[in-house]
Amino acid sequence: MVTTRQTKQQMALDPLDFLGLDAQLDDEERMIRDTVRTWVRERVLPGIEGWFDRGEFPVEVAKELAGLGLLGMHLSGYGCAGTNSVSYGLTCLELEAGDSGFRSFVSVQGSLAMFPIWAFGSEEQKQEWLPRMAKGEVIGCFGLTEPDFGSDPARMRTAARRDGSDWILSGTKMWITNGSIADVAVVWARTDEGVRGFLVPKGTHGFTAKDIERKLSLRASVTSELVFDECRLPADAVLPEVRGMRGPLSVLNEARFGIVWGVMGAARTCYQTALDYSKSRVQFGRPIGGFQLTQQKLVNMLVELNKGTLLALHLGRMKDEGRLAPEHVSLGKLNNVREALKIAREARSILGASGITLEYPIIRHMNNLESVLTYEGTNEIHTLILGQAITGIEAFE
Ligand code: TGC
Ligand code: FAD
Repeated sequence: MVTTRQTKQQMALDPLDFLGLDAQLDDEERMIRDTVRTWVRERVLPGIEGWFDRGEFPVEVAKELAGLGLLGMHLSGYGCAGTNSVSYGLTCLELEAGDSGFRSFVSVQGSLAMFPIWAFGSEEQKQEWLPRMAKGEVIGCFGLTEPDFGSDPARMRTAARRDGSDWILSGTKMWITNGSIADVAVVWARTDEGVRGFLVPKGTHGFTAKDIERKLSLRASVTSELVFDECRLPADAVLPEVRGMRGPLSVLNEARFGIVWGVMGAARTCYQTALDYSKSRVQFGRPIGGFQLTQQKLVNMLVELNKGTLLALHLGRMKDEGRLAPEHVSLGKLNNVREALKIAREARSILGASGITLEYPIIRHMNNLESVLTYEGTNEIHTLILGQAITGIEAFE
C-alpha cells in the first residue's frame, strides 16, 4: 500500500494501464502485444476510416497477419505459432483496438476455421489445410447460423445425406464472416449420425456465396450468405472426430475467448479518445474534462476497462492452466462486451457532435460492438448459460 507522499510520486499512474497489468505479462507476451500494437498503428489506423466508409476488408493483409504468426497462433504444429492463450488474447485486444473487423478476421481464421480442423480433422485434412491457412494462402469461414436459426443452431435445416461414399449437402448459412473471400468453408449440417462438420472448398459445384450489403456495423469485414445446392462432397470432406452439437459449440468457446479480450481493445480506444478530447475541448471557459460530470464518465470507463482487462487476463491464465470452462467464457463475453459497448456510448457523448463522425474512431467502434454483442452468442444467451450454471435450471425454451 502507498503510505507516503514520496512513494505516491514514484508510482506513476498510467491512465491506460491503471492497475499496472503490463507487469503481469511475461517477456514473450509483451513482445507479441507490442508487435501487434505497432502493426495496427502502421497498417490499420491509416486505412480504417476509408475501408469502413467504403465497406471493404483489405484481404491482402491476410499474408501480413500470417507473416506475424497470428493465424492459428494458439494452435501447435502444422505451421502454427503455438503461443499461449494469453498471447492470443492480447493479439485480439490490440487488433480490435484498431477495428473489430480485423479481430473478426483473425478469430474466424484461427479459432472458427482452423481450430475445428486441428481438433476434429483427420491427419490428412490437417496436412492439407492447416499449413496453408497459417500462411494466409487459404482463408476459411465457419457456417453455423442459418436464416431461421441463430441463437438456436441445433434446429438447423442444412443437411447432408450419403450417396454411395459421397455426401450431398444442401442448405443456407447466413451472416458468415469471410464467406465470399473464403477458400474453404467449415459447414455444420444435420446427418443421420447427428450434426457433423464438412470442409467445402470454394468452387464446389452448387456452392455460392453472396455478400450482405448495407451493414452499418462491422463494415470493414466481409459478411455473406452461403448457399449449398445439392453439393457433392467426397467421403473425406467430413470431420471424422466429432458428432453432435458439441462440435460447433466447443469451437465457439475458442472464438468467444478472443472476444473477451478483443472488446477491451475497442473500449480502450474509445476511452483514450474521450480522455484526450476532454482535456482539449473548452466550454464555459474550461476544458470539459474539468467538469465533475465528465470526470464521472471517464472514471466509470476507467473502472470497467480495468476490470474487464483483468477478467480477460484471469480467464487467459485459467485457459493456459486447463481450468477454463465454457461458462467462464460466457461470463467474460457477457460482461466485457456489455461494458465495452457502454464505454463506447459514454465516450461518444463526451465528444458531442464530433463523436458522430468517422473523423474519430468512437462511433465506428460503437457500431461494431453492436455486432459483437449479437454474434458468438447474444448477451441473452450467455445470461441463460450462466443462469443454468448457477440454478441448474434450463431457461432457453
Ligand atoms: P446443449 O443441449 O446444451 O448441448 C449440446 C451438446 O453440446 C455440448 N456443449 C458444449 N460443448 C462445448 N462447449 C460449449 N460451449 C458447449 N455448449 C454445449 C453439450 O455438452 C452437449 O454435448 P453432448 O455430448 O452431451 O451432446 O445445446 P443446445 O442446442 O441446447 O444449445 C445451447 C445454446 C443455446 C447455449 C447454444 O445453442 C448456443 O450457444 N447458442 C448460441 C449460438 C451461437 O453462439 N452462434 C454463434 C455462431 S458463429 C459466430 O457468431 C461467429 S462471429 C465470428 C466473428 O466475426 O468474429
Ligand atoms: P436471434 O437468435 O433471432 O435472436 C434475436 C433476439 O432474440 C436476440 O436478442 C436474442 O438474444 C433473443 N433470444 C433468442 N432466443 C432467446 C431466448 N431463449 N431467451 C431470450 N432471448 C432470446 N454466424 C456464423 O455461423 N458464422 C459467422 O461467421 C458469423 N458471423 C457473423 C458476423 C456478423 C457481423 C453478425 C452480425 C453475425 C454473425 N453470425 C455468424 C451470426 C450470429 O452468430 C447470430 O447473429 C447470432 O447467433 C444471433 O442469431 P440471430 O441474429 O438469428 O438472432
